[in-house]
Amino acid sequence: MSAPTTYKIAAIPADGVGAEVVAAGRTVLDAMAAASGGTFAFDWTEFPWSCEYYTRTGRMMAEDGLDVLRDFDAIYFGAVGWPSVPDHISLWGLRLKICQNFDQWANIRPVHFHPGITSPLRKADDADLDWVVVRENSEGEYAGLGGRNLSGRGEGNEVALQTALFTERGCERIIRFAFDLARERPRKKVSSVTKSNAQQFGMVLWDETFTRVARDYPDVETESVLVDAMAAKFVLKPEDLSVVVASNLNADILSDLGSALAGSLGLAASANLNPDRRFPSMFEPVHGSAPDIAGRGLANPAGAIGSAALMLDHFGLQAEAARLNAAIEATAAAGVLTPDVGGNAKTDEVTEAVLGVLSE
Ligand code: GGG
Repeated sequence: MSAPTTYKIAAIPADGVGAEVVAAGRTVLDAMAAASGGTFAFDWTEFPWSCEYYTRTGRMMAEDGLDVLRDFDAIYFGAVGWPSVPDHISLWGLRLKICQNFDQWANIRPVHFHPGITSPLRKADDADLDWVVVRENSEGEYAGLGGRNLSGRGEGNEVALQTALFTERGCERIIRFAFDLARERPRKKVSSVTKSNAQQFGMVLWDETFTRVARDYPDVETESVLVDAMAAKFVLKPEDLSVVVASNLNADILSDLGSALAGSLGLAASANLNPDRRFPSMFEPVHGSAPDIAGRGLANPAGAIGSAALMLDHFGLQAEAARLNAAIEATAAAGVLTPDVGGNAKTDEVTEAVLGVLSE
């Protein structure tokens, strides 16, 4: 028998419930590898980078952290943020630092109904929810450009600038990514979201790029929607959406709205992809560190386990990814649910139930 393909994975649980859900995802992935008949295996290295690490060292990650991570096949991330450290320091010091330095320009956030989970939208049997939010993940409102204390006018009169960066290349690559994804889905439609009536430079460039790229995909339905109207459409006409592509901030907000409409942020998986594969991609649940429930075994592991499925897909293990997603669904359908989705199961019980379905 030939040696298994071994994927080197960097695990960064980071803060709060990150540790609990990353442990759940690792357990499931290791079980799948063990059952793969020697086809694939995972070689894990865990890094302690977090707000606690910041408190000890003054840094969110080791000085050579990016160099170390470069050699991994993927990064499996938990959640960043803790009340003792300002959020912009923890986010920029770890998660955004990795996304930007590894050119993970496409953030994929699938949103769909789960059987057995009540959604605020599930009023009618025909109301359907099956989208992928495609988030531009390298520039836009999160370009990190701007400054403070610009006026020199003294206390109480501070002026700050936060500049959004839109490059034609950045817009084009994420929009093409969205169109290519739409072609693989049952509903071949891309909805582009901006606020170009009010933001007349970068977002008009985005709109124009969308119109130009759309000409290369005549088989894909399109629409351009302002972000406020899209927020309403998420609630009022969910069945009319398939792939939603938006800038960094707009897609961040819309994907949280989408996950909440599906039942809970705890369900939402995501992949921060470097589609060129020059750097490792990073897989993480959409949710944050949830300090209110951290350490109590209450976190919903579905988002993290779903992110593990996205990682399998990234490695070309499509059948295993589909099997894992089906196991998450079957677990929900069987009523093994954490409190955020109306149940009373613990994180470990949901994980055990997923393992049980996988072993059937
Ligand atoms: N697992 C996702 C996470 O840790 N999110 C924390 C956060 O604040 N993220 C902001 C963002 O996604 O840009």
